[in-house]
Amino acid sequence: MNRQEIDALVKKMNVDNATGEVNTRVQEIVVRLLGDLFEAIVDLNITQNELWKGLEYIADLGQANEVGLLVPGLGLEHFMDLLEDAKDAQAGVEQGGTPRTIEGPLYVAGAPESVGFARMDDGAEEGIMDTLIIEGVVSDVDGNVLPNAKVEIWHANGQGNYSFFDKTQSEFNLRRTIYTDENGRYRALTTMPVGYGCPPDGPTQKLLTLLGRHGQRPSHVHYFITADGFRKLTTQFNIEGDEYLWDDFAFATREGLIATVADKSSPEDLAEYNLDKPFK
Ligand code: MBD
Ligand code: FE
Repeated sequence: MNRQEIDALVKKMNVDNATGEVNTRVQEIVVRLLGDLFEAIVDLNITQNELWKGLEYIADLGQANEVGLLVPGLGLEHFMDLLEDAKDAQAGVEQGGTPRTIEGPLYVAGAPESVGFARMDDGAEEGIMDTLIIEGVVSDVDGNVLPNAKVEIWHANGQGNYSFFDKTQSEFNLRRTIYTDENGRYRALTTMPVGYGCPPDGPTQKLLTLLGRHGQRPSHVHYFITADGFRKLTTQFNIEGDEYLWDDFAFATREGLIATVADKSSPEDLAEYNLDKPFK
């Protein structure tokens, strides 16, 4: 069957067959994706058995709540960022701001709010994980600072796990919303995160393994930055020195998003890391 015959068949079943009210956008997308799928089935000689294995996999993925994990793992979320960058460049959007990168599946709304400063950890890893101090300023691309910008920060603990998804952590541990002060600055006192790894027995890792891939992320901290009159920025910083820095299973590491440890050792406090990561 060639593409024309496939398209005619898909149209007959899913377009000509409509009797109720049609959402034309949904129809357009579904018809296109079905045509592409049918064509792939022909081109790759996908068997009945393989088709049902694939569908069973999708069901497993949903059951394990890992749809949002496979999407970055396959590079789809990063692809959407690159597409957005290309659209910006084409539209002549002013360049030079902090790059966007993926949200990932582990944001939780409703974190505690404060102005200027927050301690993010609940103390559970005191004496276990290094202290991390994050300091930054929110400004526009011309360098004008933005007071009262909303900075939402979330990151993993020393096991690479995120509160809410990891029920052993307290509510909103390592998740805070900090509004910038009158100088556009914010500060967070927290613990050093460790990179996330996909659940080893889950469906995402199962597919990654079939692709010969690991499911590890480097140590990172997530951001949403929102300010009146500006587009929301979704980004992260990665911590320099992590073995997975440029080998992230989710492809989120980008030039301009690598945080350098500014102050690693004072004589009495070897464990204090000071990161200065300005966000524009
Ligand atoms: C994460 O912490 C993450 O940021 C992404 C993108 C996927 C899985 C876990
Ligand atoms: Fe993450």
